[in-house]
Amino acid sequence: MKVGNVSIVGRPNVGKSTLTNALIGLKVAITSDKPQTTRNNIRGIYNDEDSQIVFLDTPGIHKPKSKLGKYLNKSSYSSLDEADLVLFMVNAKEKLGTGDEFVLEKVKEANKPIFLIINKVDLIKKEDLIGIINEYNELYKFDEIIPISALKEKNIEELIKTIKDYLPEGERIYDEDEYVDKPVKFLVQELIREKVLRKTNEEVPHAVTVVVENYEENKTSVHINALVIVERESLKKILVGHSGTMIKEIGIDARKDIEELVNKRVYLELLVKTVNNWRDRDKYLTEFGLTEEE
Ligand SMILES: Nc1nc2c(ncn2[C@@H]2O[C@H](COP(=O)(O)OP(=O)(O)OP(=O)(O)O)[C@@H](O)[C@H]2O)c(=O)[nH]1
Ligand SMILES: [Mg+2]
Repeated sequence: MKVGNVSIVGRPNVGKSTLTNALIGLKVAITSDKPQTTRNNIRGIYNDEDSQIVFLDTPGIHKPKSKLGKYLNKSSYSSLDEADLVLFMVNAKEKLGTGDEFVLEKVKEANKPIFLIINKVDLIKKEDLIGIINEYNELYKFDEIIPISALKEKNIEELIKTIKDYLPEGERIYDEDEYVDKPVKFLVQELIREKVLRKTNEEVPHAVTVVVENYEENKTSVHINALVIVERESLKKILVGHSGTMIKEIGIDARKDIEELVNKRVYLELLVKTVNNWRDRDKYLTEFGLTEEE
């Protein structure tokens, strides 16, 4: 049996979380077209008859402008220590840039096998792929180069098959029915945050945090009260929307996903607050470094 940890790293927005979900076959990580969607390393556990692979979805590595940015990068770097293999992911649609090179330098330091994963090949012409591969080939001698489309689930099985060749023999660590290392409450918070990111524009920065304050479950339903916490009054206005329409839509979308997750009827109540009038303000600020720094 092949068992091991595979870390997925790359710049923000290249599709790491989309790939994680495609690999596991369930939604374990939230995705959006906004950079820095992922904030914590998330382990998605893949099982089949002859392997157990723990995929680590990580925050996008970028040039940090805030404490939050540094915290996100640190989280990604830490994933490299425990990895048996690293998937260095890039976007086929974007030219190789200093951002990718920066990530690669970090990955190289870990001294693990590195696969170059060229994602979003559904967005390019087939004949352009070879040029892209050549360009990356000059940069580093990757152990494997695998073009995929995480969104269209192209070449995912091939990727899993190749990964297995690089993993050590071992015994399963997680139960076979376990597919993510996070509690339901965390997943619920993330699903709500995903809807916030998807519904709003650039003006709503990533200084949005969701906290489930109350989670009551009975045989057929779940009642959830959650806070959506933002940094400024102006952001709160945007999130609440005209006579509460925005937050209502966010709630409706989130509820659908949560119902799928828990397989029960969900009653979801959302409350938008600014960080200043939230009692756990200090804990929040330290944890997410949300004060402007530079
Ligand atoms: N066309 C296309 N879009 C993709 C593909 N994979 C991901 N995307 C889109 O790219 C955007 C970013 O995807 P994510 O999976 O959230 O990216 P990420 O690398 O996890 O981003 P961070 O968590 O911010 O670092 C989303 O809008 C996805 O739908 C793909 O193969 N093809
Ligand atoms: Mg992500």
